[in-house]
Amino acid sequence: MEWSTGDLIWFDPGVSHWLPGEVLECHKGANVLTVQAVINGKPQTFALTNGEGSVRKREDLGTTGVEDMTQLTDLHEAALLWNLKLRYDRNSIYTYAGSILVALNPYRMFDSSYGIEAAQRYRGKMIGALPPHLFALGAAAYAALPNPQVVVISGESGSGKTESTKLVMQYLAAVAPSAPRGQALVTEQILEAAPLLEAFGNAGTARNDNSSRFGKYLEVYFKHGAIVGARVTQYLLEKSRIVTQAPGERNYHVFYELLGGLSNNEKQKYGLVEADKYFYLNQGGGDCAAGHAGSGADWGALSRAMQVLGVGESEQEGIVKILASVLHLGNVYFHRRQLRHGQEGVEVGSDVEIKWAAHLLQISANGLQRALTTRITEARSERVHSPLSIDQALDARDAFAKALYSALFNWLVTRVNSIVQRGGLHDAARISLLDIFGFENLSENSFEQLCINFASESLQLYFNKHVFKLEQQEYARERLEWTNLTWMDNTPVIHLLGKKPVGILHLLDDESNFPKASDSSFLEKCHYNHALNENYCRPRVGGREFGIRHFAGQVWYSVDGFLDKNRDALRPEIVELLASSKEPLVSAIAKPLFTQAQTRTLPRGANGRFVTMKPRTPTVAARFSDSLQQLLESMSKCNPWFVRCIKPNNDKTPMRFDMPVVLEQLRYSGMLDTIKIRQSGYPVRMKFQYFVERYRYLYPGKLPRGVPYRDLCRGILEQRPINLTAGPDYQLGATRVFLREGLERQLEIARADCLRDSALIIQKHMRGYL
Ligand code: AOV
Ligand code: MG
Repeated sequence: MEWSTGDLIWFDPGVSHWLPGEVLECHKGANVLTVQAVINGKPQTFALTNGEGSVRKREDLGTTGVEDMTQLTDLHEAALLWNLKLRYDRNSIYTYAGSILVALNPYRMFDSSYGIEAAQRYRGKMIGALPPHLFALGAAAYAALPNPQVVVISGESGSGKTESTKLVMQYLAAVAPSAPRGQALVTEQILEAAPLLEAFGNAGTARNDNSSRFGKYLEVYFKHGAIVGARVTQYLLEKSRIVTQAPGERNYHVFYELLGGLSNNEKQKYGLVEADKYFYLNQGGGDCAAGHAGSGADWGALSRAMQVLGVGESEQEGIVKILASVLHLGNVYFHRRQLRHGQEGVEVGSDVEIKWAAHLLQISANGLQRALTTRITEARSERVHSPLSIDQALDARDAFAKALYSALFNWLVTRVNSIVQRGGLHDAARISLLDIFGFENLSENSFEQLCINFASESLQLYFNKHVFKLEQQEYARERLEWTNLTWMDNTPVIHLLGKKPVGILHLLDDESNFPKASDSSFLEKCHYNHALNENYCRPRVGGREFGIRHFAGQVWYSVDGFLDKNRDALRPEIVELLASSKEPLVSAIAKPLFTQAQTRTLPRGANGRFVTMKPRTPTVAARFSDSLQQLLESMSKCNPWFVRCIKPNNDKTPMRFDMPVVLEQLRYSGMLDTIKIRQSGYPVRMKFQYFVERYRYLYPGKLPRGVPYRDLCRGILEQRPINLTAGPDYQLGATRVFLREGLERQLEIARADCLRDSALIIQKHMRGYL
């Protein structure tokens, strides 16, 4: 490429991202360019060797950048990155890629941009009519009812998915007209469900002080535009966090809020002390303060939210008892004990905590102690208690605590649904909001991360399918002139993880149902089946891990504990103990646990003997894969709106745009290809007749009669100047007309102008008669 003085360029001076510069001089013979760039407000000069692909022409983005990245003429990642940076530096955190919204986390509240006034401003407006905003997507989804809509919010951990979900929900609540009498409360209840579920399902992690440790699919139902109900589906609450946390991380918020909110008297009633005294709360060494970034909720607010959701005082007390007993259980410890016949067993170190837990749960203290130190085996139809080792006893204690807490969480979700999911919703229109856990690559990754990242992969596949695959198939079917674009297809990784019969999650499932299997035998099977897969990595000799090349980066998973976590076995004696509780809430939450426990024990045959064949029962991974599948099926029936959340830096610092951090996310989310297809493709499509009826006002004079709709459509479109920079901005397909988003916007504006003008004319006319 020939350069001349004054040319605007992007160049990479070896900092792994592009800088905007200007050519000062070009030394043609020596093939060297002298360029200037302004870095931190100071002009700096660089001498570059031309021709290494590290210099390219730059379009001037001005000082404000563009609101919609499909308007960029020079499509290059440097332009995307700088456009986002220019806008972010001016507090514009939202930018479009066509109708896809890119949202950069500000790590700071902009109250004015989210109030009722802002919501009203976006009401009824098309995307693009006002500055980019989540509310604009909310408005577009709302306007597209009664066809089912889904807002799909993706991004890595801490990028802003949960906050965005709440904002869209708040928008819908603000603009939807009040529901008919008797239903007005439901909107408030749906809004209150968010902080309630966050208190029990979110926690402080290294990435995010308010990290969602469960996935959430919220379907909001509408009738005549008003919100009439909702349904929450939750996915895979992270159970390990209840009993153990990595350094710097915390347990679920609710524990800290509880201990910060109870008076000393109340604490005494439950035998509670300060948060730092509990093993289940102090392993992360992190802070034990009640509040947390993100919601600033406290026990009082939580208690009010529960009230709004119909959780009465006695149930709230039941909840406190369960939470307190989890904390007590965590402080139970064991000593080794010599038994007769040289056998070794355990005894509890001090029975104070056992007594408290049993008292709060209204179960037998002896029964609890026995359940934590012995195991029941059945021999010749007799129950025999055999002793546990110390490790087994600690496992039993943790399993008990996990079962209690997760059963409580499930009960809460069911409870919320019983309140917000009013009857008669089958014929209601719906907007669904998807907020799952974001992609994670921690210093140590386990089974939980594998599930979380499998969910992220599945969502990326859904995005690719909609934005690239279905789109181009449609062009082919409608016989448009089109050269196919390629994209980063992550199907191979989805297959590696989830395809039958040897996908890693299936191997895990098989091993979990095989009594003699171990984490090592699982790892060997993974190596054996996938060693040659280019997305699979083997560790160096002896390493107990495997690596996966995910769309968002390579992650090493350490296999220790995989099988146990996946089996999630619960001993029947523990469930029986809980079910025997005299505390109504405890026996209620125990009921669904029976299936989990019974499926893991051997059933008896008609003759009272054990049946030797073990029934294959769904493990955690199997259930999770199934529920993901159902989720994707439900979403595939909806018209999607995509929000891509981006994390601006890795330190949660407000308004700091770290270029390599953002660039990496732009790359792996496929943003450049997305913008290309949105720019040169035709994302908007309408049946000819619909188009003609909607835009007939733009045709000068009367529409001719007896002409096919396809020709009328062309007639109307030919009234408008055609944008030829990237090919025509519409094409007539076989059955429908295909438009670029920009053209649709122009047409809508022109239509609104025409309608306004004709309304004025009619008004004038009428006045003449009066
Ligand atoms: P996530 O949902 O994407 O992570 P969050 O929505 O919890 O991320 O956002 C993380 C934090 O960023 C929040 O607690 C806020 O402090 C801040 N934040 C995000 N969006 C905004 C916004 N629009 N305005 C102001 N602050 C914001 V995870 O759940 O970890 O994947 O599993
Ligand atoms: Mg979240």
